[in-house]
Amino acid sequence: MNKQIQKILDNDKLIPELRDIATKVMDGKRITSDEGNLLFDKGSLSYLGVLANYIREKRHGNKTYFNRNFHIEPTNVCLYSCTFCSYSRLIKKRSDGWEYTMDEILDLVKKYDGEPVTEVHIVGGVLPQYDVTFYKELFEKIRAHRPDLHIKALTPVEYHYIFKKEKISYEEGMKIMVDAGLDSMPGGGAEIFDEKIRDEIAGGKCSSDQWLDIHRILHNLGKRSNATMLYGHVESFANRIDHLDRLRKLQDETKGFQTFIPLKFRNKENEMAHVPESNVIEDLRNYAISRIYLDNFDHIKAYWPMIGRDTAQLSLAFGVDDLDGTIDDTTKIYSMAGSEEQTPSLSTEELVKMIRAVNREPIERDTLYNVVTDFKDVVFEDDKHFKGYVSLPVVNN
Ligand code: V47
Ligand code: SF4
Repeated sequence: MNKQIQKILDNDKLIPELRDIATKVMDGKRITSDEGNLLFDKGSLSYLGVLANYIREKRHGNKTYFNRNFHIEPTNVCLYSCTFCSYSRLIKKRSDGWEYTMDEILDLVKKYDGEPVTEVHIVGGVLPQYDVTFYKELFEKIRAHRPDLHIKALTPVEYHYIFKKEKISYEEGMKIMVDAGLDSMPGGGAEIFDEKIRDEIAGGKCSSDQWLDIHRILHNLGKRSNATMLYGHVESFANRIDHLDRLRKLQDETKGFQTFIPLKFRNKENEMAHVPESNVIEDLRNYAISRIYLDNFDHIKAYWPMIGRDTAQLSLAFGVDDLDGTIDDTTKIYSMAGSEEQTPSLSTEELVKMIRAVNREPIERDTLYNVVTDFKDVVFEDDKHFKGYVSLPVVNN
């Protein structure tokens, strides 16, 4: 019996429903959506942290994953007008934004020649010139230039738009992309699946069912993808559980998702500047509930450029086992939306130290979670935190 969960069960002030959930988690049983809602309503940070950390350590021990990646955002102008997004406002003064050509994008890829990066993450605004022909050629050219680089690119938002324009089915379209070199799909564009809220904040772009459908099709082609949830704006806790539930159902069907990434709504430079941001307690509760609810997802990721380094470190005790990557100052969407990290970039050494500082074990992974480097025996000269690992309260003690 895990000692910390035992303490929860010994607390006679705990309401019976929360006691039942703790028992289920300990027994590796799935919680229901009503129980998920109860966690949001009644679960204290410490209660949720104990349960989420139990699951995290049962799956991964102290291991904490990151990768060496860079982002390419082909454009920061977008013809959609999601109210939470700092990119959408630029369509009105398009000349203030950027619209990279094929060659400019390839030059960005070539900047990393000889660097030990394993992944390029490509996602940006939606514009007509970026169509099936453009992306097919782009993937082919990246693949030819650097066959070892994993291409994680575009979301159902772009795919839905470009396939519709081309008048081809999702199946045909995704096959063209995979044949051209697409390796996996990032988790963006999910926002919140509740149709009413989605329409309010992200009207006009692919629907929730279409988002899920495109992931299903990619999974059926043998490829993996991630999933996100944009939270902390105008959605309710029940909307979040509904979102997690739709993901859990698709994952039962395909097993194609690798990682779930909660994305905290940031309120600068967008139409929702009047909506206050969630606080750190709410962010940590949300990570923990995601870890507890998504029992069929291997990984929960904290995207550090969005939430900042301190919260990212804290999240490692609330269910998170992945911190994304080094990023190398190549994404603008969050700095534009007001995240703590104005020029997001961390060297591998900095990421390793950040993970060790909270007594977790850094593992560099590739996109598919194969181990690239286990930093167990790598000592950096000035790593004041690293004195060998102190064992944490691990599972079953
Ligand atoms: O879909 C836009 C979000 C997403 C804001 O799969 C905002 O590994 C907060 O999905 N506040 C795109 N969020 C980014 C994304 C992602 C990021 C990192 C890793 C992976 C992965 C995926 O960014 C959009 C939208 O939900 N977003 N504006 C904002 N103001
Ligand atoms: Fe465009 Fe994506 Fe921003 Fe919506 S979230 S405006 S689709 S870039």
